[in-house]
Amino acid sequence: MTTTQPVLLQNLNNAVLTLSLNRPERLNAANDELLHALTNALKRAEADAAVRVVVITGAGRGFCAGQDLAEVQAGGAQTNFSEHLRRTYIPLIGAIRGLLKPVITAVNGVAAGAGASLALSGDIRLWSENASLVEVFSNIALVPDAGSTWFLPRLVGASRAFELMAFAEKVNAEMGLKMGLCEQVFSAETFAADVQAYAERLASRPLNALSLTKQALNFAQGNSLDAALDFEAVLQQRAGDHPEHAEGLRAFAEKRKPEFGKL
Ligand code: LHQ
Repeated sequence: MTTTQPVLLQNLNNAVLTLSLNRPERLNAANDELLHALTNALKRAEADAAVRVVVITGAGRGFCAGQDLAEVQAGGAQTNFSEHLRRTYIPLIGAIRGLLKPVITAVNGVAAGAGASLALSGDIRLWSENASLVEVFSNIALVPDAGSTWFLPRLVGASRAFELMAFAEKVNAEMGLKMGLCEQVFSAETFAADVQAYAERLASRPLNALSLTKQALNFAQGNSLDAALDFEAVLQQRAGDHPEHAEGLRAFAEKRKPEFGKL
């Protein structure tokens, strides 16, 4: 598809970098250009000290409808799915989970297929009341990819995950909140402002400590309690050695709010 609009919009506001998927006429279905732009923007965000929180959202009425099927069809039988996943979605999900800053997925509308995986991959998931999630893969006789088989059963259990995947059942915002697929649901009218306010509140928290917390949670998912306890001890030393900790202690003694944003 040719377009004069960038496929990814980027906006930095009060330490919050918002990355908006911008193919609204296809519900932000992902093509190579979009996936690479998003992965590269996340890598740049890692190195940019002005960024404390990243928000991933969608332009228009959709969040992300997964892989652009028009492009898959254009590829015909020649499309190598494994190679495609290794080149695009796997680095993207790795960049989100590995980013040493909090990532919020702000799900403004439908999240389908690999778009559902993207919606689930955030550290915090905020949904609009218009959001929905559908593990749509079985409708086209494919396997959930881009991390859905890892994220979803951890949130809802393996049987419920299988049921959602087998029937491609659409989960609306009310159900999503009950099932733990998102942390908050905001009104559709005020969604962008509510997400920005939430993200700014998160950006005021101690970034080094949150970064270490993300690493600890990532590690704990795949390791024993003994290993997690030991990793916590390693990370606690790094947190304690950071100026944020001294500021937290000072603020406590002085009975004021800590100012982590300046460190
Ligand atoms: C789309 C898409 C789309 C293109 C809506 N592509 N145009 C797979 C293969 C290979 C390697 C790597 O990984 C993957 C992973 C995957 O993600 S597989 C799953 C791919 N995604 C889907 O199968 C979702 C297909 N879309 C839908 O089921 C529906 O569109 C949903 C449920 C997302 C939304 O339904 P509605 O709200 O009723 O919207 P709509 O169907 O009317 O769509 C609006 C437009 O967006 C429409 O275009 P048009 O020109 O008719 O207005 C759709 O064709 C287009 N669109 N998804 N994935």
